[in-house]
Amino acid sequence: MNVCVILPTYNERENVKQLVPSILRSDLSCELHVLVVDDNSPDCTADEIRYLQKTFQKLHLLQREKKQGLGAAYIAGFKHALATLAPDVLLEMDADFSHDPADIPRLLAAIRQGAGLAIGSRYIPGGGIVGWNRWRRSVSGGGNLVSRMFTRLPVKDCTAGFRAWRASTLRSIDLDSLGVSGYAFQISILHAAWRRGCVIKEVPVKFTERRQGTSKLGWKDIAEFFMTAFRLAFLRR
Ligand SMILES: Nc1nc2c(ncn2[C@@H]2O[C@H](COP(=O)(O)OP(=O)(O)O)[C@@H](O)[C@H]2O)c(=O)[nH]1
Ligand SMILES: [Mg+2]
Repeated sequence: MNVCVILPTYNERENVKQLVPSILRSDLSCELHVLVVDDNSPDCTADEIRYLQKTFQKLHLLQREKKQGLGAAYIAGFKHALATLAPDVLLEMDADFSHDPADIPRLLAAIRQGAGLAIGSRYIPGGGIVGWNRWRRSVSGGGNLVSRMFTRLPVKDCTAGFRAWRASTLRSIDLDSLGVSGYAFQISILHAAWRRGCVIKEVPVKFTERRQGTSKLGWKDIAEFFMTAFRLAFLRR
C-alpha cells in the first residue's frame, strides 16, 4: 500500500522539525510519503522542510504564494499527491502534534477492512480531547452538533481533521466544486463522500492541544463553517 500524509502548514516550523521525522520513521509496513502544503509561512516553515528533505527522500513540499485557508491547502495537496505520487491512501493530519502519528496504523487498518474514509474521532467511546479550554471545546462541540443536526451525517466527529481517505474515494469527488476555502472544507468533503455512498468508519483518537505555536482558526472560518452547514442541509443523499 502506498500512503501519503498531507500536512497543511502555516507557521509550524518548530512542530514540523519533530513531526516529519516521527511520521517518516514509523514502521507502517507500507510505502510512506509526506506532502507538506505550506502557504509561504512567515516563520519559514518551508525552509525547514527543504532542510529535512536532505535526510528524507519521501518528503515533498508544495509551496503556495500566500495564506489561502486550510481547505484550499488540502484541495491543492490532494490534487498534487493524486497526480504525482500514485497513492492508495491519503491522510489528513494537523502539523502540530494534536494528532498522534501512533494512531495512523489504526486509521489504515480501517481502510484495509473496507472503509472508503476512516475518521480519527474524538466523540466516540475511547476518543477525547486533552488540554483544550472551555471556549475551544464549545466551538468544536457546537460545530459538530450543528453539522450533525443540519446535514444528518451519520458521523459523531464531523469536523475531525485526522482522516484517512482511500484514493478512489477522493477521485470520485469533484474537489473544485466543494466551494470552501477554510475549515468548512472538513464537513463539505465529508458530506460529498457520504452522498456518494462512501463507507465511513470512525476510530477513537485522543486529540491533544498543539505543542507549539497558535491555532489558525479565525472568525472567518467559523462564519464559513456555519454557512456551509446550512447550505449542505438542502443537499440530500
Ligand atoms: N497551508 C495552510 N495551512 C493551514 C492554514 N490554516 C491552518 N493551517 C494548518 O492546518 C492545520 C490545522 O490548523 P490549526 O491551527 O492547528 O487548527 P486547530 O487544530 O483547529 O486549532 C495546522 O497544521 C495549520 O498549520 C492555511 O491557511 N494554509
Ligand atoms: Mg491543530
